[in-house]
Amino acid sequence: SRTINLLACDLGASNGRAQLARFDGNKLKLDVIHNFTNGGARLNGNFYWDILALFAEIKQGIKKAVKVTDGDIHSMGLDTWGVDYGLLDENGKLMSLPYHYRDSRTDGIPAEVFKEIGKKEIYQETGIQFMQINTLFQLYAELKERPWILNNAATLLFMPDLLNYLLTGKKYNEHTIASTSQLFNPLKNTWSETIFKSLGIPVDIMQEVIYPGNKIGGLLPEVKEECGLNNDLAVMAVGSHDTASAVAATPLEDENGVYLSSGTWSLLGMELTEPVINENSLTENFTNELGVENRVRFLKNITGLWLIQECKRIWQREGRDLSYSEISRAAAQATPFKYRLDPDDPVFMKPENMPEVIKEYCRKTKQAVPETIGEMARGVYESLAFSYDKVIKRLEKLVDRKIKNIHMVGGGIQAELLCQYTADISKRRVLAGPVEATATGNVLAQLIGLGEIKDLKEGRELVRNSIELKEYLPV
Ligand code: ADP
Ligand code: LRH
Repeated sequence: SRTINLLACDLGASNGRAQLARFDGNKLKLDVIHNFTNGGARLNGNFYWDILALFAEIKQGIKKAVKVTDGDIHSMGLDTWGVDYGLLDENGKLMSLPYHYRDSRTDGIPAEVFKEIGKKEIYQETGIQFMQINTLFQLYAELKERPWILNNAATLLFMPDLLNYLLTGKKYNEHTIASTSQLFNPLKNTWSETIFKSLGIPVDIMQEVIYPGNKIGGLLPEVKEECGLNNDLAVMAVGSHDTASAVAATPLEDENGVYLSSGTWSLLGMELTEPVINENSLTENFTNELGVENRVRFLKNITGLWLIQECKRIWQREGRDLSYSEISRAAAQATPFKYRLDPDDPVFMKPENMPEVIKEYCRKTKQAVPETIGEMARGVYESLAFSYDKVIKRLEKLVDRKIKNIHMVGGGIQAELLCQYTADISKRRVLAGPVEATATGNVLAQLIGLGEIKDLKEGRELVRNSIELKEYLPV
């Protein structure tokens, strides 16, 4: 039977990849054809995304895909991390560099916002967990700091929307990425007028919402030319929030399974059909983000391998240049349970020097201080596993279900130690895979849109059929 080629561009906060997917009607195979590091850019005391570099890398990915397929690509889709955005003026020009969600401008902003509109009301309107990184708080900070930008903006595009716009000239807000902003009402399925009004943010900067599986547009002539493409290439809306795509490709078996998407963040939760917005979910700060096929991603953000990424960056600067697999090997050989940290303690959000901050945290909490790379990394992996266990127990109460299986996906599952600790500490079965869940989910939305597969259920069967899951049992 015929094989079709699709391209998935998946941009995470730490790295990005362009993947070529081949679908033969039976199996799906993905190959990384281009990868690059991400991480943000410091400039003038602020922290931004290097949008020019990211756009160049995406074009590089398309170029390579054109080369290996001889231009025979059915469609492409793009996803990125959540909450960040760019603003366009009335001429469609980018007004400033998109900020990195870890920029300090949102420090102290949530408290100011709560004076304008209550926490409870925001939660009832959006069902989104409170984190200072949310678009809501970023926009409020923007309004206070640089009102002339927002007051002259015509269009807000979230990161994947913005990159799709640069590729196609078409302006949309994709549904899954819109939902995580804390500006969208999942019950009414539209922007929360209440929130925009209360904060004085103009709601008309928001665009028409587009759903995964629909065509955004064709590549602009200049982009095609740069990528060496002669024919047209359709850019499709996918679950353009990376977590939405990751969940879409998680081969969940039944109602007793949770997903744990492991990358810069750990996203742990369940797929539901209706939002859970009540006193308890607010107290536990669980989020109701929207997913592919209108599912609800009822989950919690846990600070994830950001902790390891930042240690690695500092160790490298100090001349100890270890790879991720070397770090996890060193951890495996280190003394267990030397120290434990709360990954979500604010001190870990954007420290200058992560290893120093971890040591300081241990001193403050009267614990042994990790001395070696292995000890420090091991403590991080163990702490993450303890956090997962805690969140699973809360989730069980919130949805009144017994959770048996943990489906781990994403780059982090290459740290086998983390998967094993998660099984051991939670005393539950871990099924790991796919590593490339996000790119896979991106491709699934394209396949559904193209009519090549029927729905998400069929998509997950395809995933099960195409890759081997790795099982970790608690010891
Ligand atoms: P994001 O999309 O958030 O940028 P990824 O899902 O690509 O992140 O996951 C990246 C993380 O996966 C790294 O920070 C690292 O901790 C972990 N990782 C990647 N490769 C390996 C490896 N070979 N061994 C252990 N961990 C790894
Ligand atoms: C994971 C992720 C997560 C968001 C965060 C900003 O990559 O998209 O779902 O909360 O980045």
